[in-house]
Order: sequence, then structure tokens, then C-alpha cells
Amino acid sequence: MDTELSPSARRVQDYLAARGRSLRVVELPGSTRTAAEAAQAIGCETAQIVKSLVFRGRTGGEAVLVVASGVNRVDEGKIAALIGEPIAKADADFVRRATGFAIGGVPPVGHPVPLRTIMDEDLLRYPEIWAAAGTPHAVFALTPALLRELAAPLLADVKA
Ligand code: 5CA
Repeated sequence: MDTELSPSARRVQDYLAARGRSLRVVELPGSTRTAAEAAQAIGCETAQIVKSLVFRGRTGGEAVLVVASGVNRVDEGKIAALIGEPIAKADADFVRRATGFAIGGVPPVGHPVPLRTIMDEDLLRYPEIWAAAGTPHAVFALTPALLRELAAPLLADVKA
């Protein structure tokens, strides 16, 4: 049963279920706040963890979500070039406003308004990847193909 999910994890589970996906959000006893912690708690490679990083366009002020492999550092210059404007890292308040979730639990999908999303092509290397599901203890597994379907991202080389 997943009736015991915390409210933020529940929202992610409901988003997935509403799209007919049988994916299951799991809440783990160990922290999944960072990619390394999530990999440890799940028992997978850090590279299989989907980091959800939020940036803000300096010109338009719009949020940009970069979903990247847990081992990659994202090159902000590459993101800026892809979207055609300089970017800044979002602060905690901006992240919550844009995504509906707090840092450490930001899922790659299921935001109040769909975000312009760029996906790290390195995530395609793994048959299964794991993403945050609303809280620093909640994650779900999916395929890179399904992430592309749900997030409709621009697929790119984003690593530094
Ligand atoms: N739950 C895991 C993945 S399963 C997770 O959320 N990892 S993460 O990498 O996507 O989220 C942590 C990221 O939030 C950090 O990489 C960092 O880019 C960002 N972050 C952490 N602290 C702050 C902060 N104070 N302000 C803005 N961004 C922050």
C-alpha cells in the first residue's frame, strides 16, 4: 500500500498514476537528499540518479530544469547556450515556487506548470534510473525513455 506516503511524495505518485503509469514512489528510511545518498539508500550507481537542478533565465526570469546524471557536474555555459540566454542558479524559494517542491526532493516531472526541461544525454546509458519523488526520502525508478516521454525535454550534452 502506498497510502502512507507523505503528502509531497503522494503528489508525485498521483501525478504518475494520473498518466496511467504503474511506477511506484518509495519512501526509504535512509536519506535520498543528494545523488550520492540516494544511490546508497537505493543500492544503485550514483550515475543512475536523476539530479533535478533548477536555473533561472537572467533575461526572462523563467525557470529551466536540468535533469542530469548524478555523477555529472552541469556546465552552466552549455545550458545558457542551449536556451539562448544567460542563467543563474535558483535559490531555495525560487525552486519551491517553480517546482512546488523543496530542494532535495524536487522530482523531474509533476510540477504545477510544466517546466522547460533539458535532459542529460548520459542518462540514456542506463536501463533504469531513479529520481526524487517529492521529499528527501522519496524516489521512483523509471526508464530514460519514459522520462523523455513525460518531461518532453531537450536532450543534450550538459556536463562540465
Ligand atoms: N533527492 C536527490 C535525487 S534522488 C536530489 O534532489 N538531488 S539533487 O542533486 O537534484 O538536489 C540537490 C541539488 O539542489 C544540488 O545539486 C544543488 O544544485 C541544489 N541545491 C542544494 N542546496 C541549494 C541551495 N541552498 N540553493 C539552491 N540550490 C541548492
